[in-house]
Amino acid sequence: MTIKQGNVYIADIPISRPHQLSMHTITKQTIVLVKLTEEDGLSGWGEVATIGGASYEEMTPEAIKVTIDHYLMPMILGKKAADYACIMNDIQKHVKGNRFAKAAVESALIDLFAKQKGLPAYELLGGKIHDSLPVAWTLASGDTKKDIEEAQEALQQRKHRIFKLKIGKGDPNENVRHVLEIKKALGDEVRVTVDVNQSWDEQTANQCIPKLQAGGIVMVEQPLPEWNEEGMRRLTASSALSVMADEGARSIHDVFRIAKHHVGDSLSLKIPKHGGPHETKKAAAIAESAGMPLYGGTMIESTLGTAIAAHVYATIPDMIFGTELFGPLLYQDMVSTNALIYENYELIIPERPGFGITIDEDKVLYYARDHETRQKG
Ligand code: MUC
Ligand code: MG
Repeated sequence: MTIKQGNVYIADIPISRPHQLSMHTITKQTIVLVKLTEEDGLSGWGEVATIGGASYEEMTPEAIKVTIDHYLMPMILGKKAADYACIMNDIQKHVKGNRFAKAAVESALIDLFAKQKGLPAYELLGGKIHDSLPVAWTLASGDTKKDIEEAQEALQQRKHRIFKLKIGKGDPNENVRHVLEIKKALGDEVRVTVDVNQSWDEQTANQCIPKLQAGGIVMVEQPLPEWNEEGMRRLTASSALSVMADEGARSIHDVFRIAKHHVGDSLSLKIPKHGGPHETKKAAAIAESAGMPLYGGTMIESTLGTAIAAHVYATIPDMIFGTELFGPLLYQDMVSTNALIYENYELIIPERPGFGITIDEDKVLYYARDHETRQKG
């Protein structure tokens, strides 16, 4: 049974409140969906998300679609999903970089093959170790009081007890005040981390990190620009809290360099950033070999992209910092007919074949950008 058709959709889906990062405030989240259909009509789906067009990541949603349509799809059509490892190996050899595009197609191939076999995708990724994963909520409303209310509600509902605060926008002293006020309001039982998304310089980081640490913050994610590896190395050496590499740690070669030179002492994994499920597992293995604690990161994907990450992370032994697979909880709508289950502060790993998500194609077409058959007015 060979793959006879490939479709790529860019969809903009409304979220429930503005999500403020240092470089961009999200009001609609953009995802790229890949559908691969074989001769018998069975299809596999993949998803990646980016944040803020070109402001977070070099690959824009538009570039991801063009790369898949023009360069990756010709290497997939006519092939069998069972040969997904050979297909991806070929793609690695002939297509440089473009990791988000590779992640989307590898996920769709695995979804298709796992559905053919009637197996959950984690069976093709090394086997499941965890039935559920702890999920952090990201506080990023841009308002201290609202963030505290949001966190208290999540605690009451037993949804989250780890909170990541997006900072780095505006006055750094104000950032520190905001974080410490939230941490104080939430108390000792609650773990609070921060993500600066590359927005500080080394001097600012040197001033702010000790104050955050003294206030009980346990980790700071990518405080410096990704190019400033020397600065990240010095901060890692001088900080008592964990300095996590995120944007700087994309390819497995980045992860190796960062681990070797201590450009951070923990690592945020993300399926699109590393270039797909298998590259993510390699990145995790490099970090594990260097004794670097792991975090199951997100690009704020919808149900499918989050399920893909959940299947991969479920096969990784230790995720000391938990995960931030909260994406679907921020969306106002779904492009799937089934939802992910969150209970007792954790996300349950979906058990149905493939990544366990059934795509609602009418919804995809409704939200798809510039699609011929788009049904919006
Ligand atoms: C990032 O840098 O980690 C994850 C959560 C969130 O709010 O933004 C992302 C990206
Ligand atoms: Mg980050």
